[in-house]
Amino acid sequence: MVPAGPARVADPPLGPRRVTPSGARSRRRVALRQAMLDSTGHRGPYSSTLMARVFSGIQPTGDMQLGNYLGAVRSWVEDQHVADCLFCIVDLHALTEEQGPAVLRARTLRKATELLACGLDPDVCTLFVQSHVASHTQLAWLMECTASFGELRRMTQFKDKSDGREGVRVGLFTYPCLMAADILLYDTDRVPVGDDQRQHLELARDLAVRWNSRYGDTFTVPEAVFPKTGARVMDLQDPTSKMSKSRGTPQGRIDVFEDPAAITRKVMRAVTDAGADVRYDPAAKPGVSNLLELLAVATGSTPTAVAGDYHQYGALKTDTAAAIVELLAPLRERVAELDGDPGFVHEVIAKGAATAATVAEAVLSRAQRAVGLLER
Ligand code: AQP
Repeated sequence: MVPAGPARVADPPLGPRRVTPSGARSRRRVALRQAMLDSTGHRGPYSSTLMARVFSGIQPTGDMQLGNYLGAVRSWVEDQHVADCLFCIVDLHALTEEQGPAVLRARTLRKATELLACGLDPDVCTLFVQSHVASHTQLAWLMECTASFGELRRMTQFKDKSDGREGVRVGLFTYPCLMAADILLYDTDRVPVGDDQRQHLELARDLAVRWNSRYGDTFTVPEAVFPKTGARVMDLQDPTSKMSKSRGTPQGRIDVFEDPAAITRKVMRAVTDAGADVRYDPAAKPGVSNLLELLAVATGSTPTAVAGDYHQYGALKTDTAAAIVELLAPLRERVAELDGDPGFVHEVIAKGAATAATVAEAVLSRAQRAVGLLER
């Protein structure tokens, strides 16, 4: 018999936002937000159909690479205009491996700068740093007491990153619980992520379902959303491994804010496959298929469609490099402007933390009551 859970508490509102004079889209979205708030300022009963809650995060473990952008951040920029979005720089996740204090601090601020340069608009979404909202670690413990050892042991990212080492940090083993907490704290409907996060999202869903059946309806069960193209961008030098901020070689990775000449050089030197034919076949031709995916996503096409235009690797590489450079050019311009204004970036994340904390604290206390922790 499942014990009856507490009555589900309505979400607190996300705070009012500044609307820029030029932000017509922002104004429409704020109006939509107002329409979905009930008279007490809480999300109304139709909130999930009117405006879904979206949450996702990125680690400050290095410069943003093309896979982060195409697999996740690009969707965030679109989502912020149609959903109620919170995006988080997950600095606590970064501690699962040694970063160095000064490096971590600098990279955390840099990640916020990069995300704003990619197009996140603090007028319409909430951008914050995970460690600034204490509820994340508090709910993480409750998630650790919900997940099983066997479940965490099956996580392929742990197997890959730990590589069987005894000295690996316990946090690397348990961080999927922190990630589940990150998501569940915001009654998240959708989590836009790259394909490498599929298993962690499944765990978050399993934990929400298990908790709800044990303690009553407490958490929204989130849905993972993956882009149709670019969900797993592969390393240019090792197209059987995913492109990564901190793994692989610099030659295999395209940094989003890297200069165009370097991007072109890397694409031109990308590893291709045996045989000269250009076709989309990730299993048999991983190198060429990766380039086709990149070209397709940068030009708004599909890998199979663009493959039809090429008979030689050289031309495919030239066009892929040019398309990526063009796609990233406006981001490079914006990051240069934002680099000159760290005060603004600090202000954005401070406001973001305040907004996020309001939502997170309410959900955390709902969970604490549900599991039987005595109220203060
Ligand atoms: N190669 C990729 N292709 C598509 N999406 C990707 N993502 C990461 N790599 C690719 C997506 O980017 C978002 C942020 O990732 P993260 O910072 O949380 O950590 P990660 O998945 O471990 O990415 P990295 O770049 O490889 O970081 P490190 O080097 O620190 O491990 C996520 O949505 C992820 O799916």
